[in-house]
Amino acid sequence: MERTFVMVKPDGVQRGLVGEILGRFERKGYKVVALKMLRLSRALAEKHYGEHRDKPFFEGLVRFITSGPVVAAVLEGRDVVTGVRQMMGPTDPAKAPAGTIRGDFGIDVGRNVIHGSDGPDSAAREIALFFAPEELVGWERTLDIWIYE
Ligand code: ABT
Ligand code: MG
Repeated sequence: MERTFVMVKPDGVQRGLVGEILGRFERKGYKVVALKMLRLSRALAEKHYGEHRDKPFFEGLVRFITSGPVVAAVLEGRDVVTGVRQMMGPTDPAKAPAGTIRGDFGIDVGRNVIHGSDGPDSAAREIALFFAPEELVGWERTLDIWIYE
């Protein structure tokens, strides 16, 4: 089973979308194995968005992501990295189809309500960045026989 990192961004938390967003992943069949609310320090934000350090939007991005609390989670499931990205929709909500999270809840690229790892390597990196190993909870879900053949 694969794991991915997701984060409801400050805009999503402020707008009361935490339950709606996590609920979509739960209803899909993904299993929550870690969950917490936190406010990112500047250092953590710069690490998380390290790949964008030289981009013109970096400073605004760091200011936004540290502007309020976020809800971070680790989800587990078959092909969950790709599945979550599909459910989120493209980075720019203006290009995100209805039915995706960004398509349904966003308008502006700098307020796109959710983050999800873009590949298995970034998933591993981001999970380790946000969660200590003991915060990851392996648990058996009796429902799994109704989700996986
Ligand atoms: P994240 O989940 O936030 O990483 O978004 P995603 O992986 O879909 O998109 P990337 B390319 O990683 O964008 C990171 C954040 O930077 C913002 N951004 C991006 C801009 O503001 N302007 C741009 O031109 C681009 C390419 C959007 C993303 N998040 N926010 N908030
Ligand atoms: Mg990204």
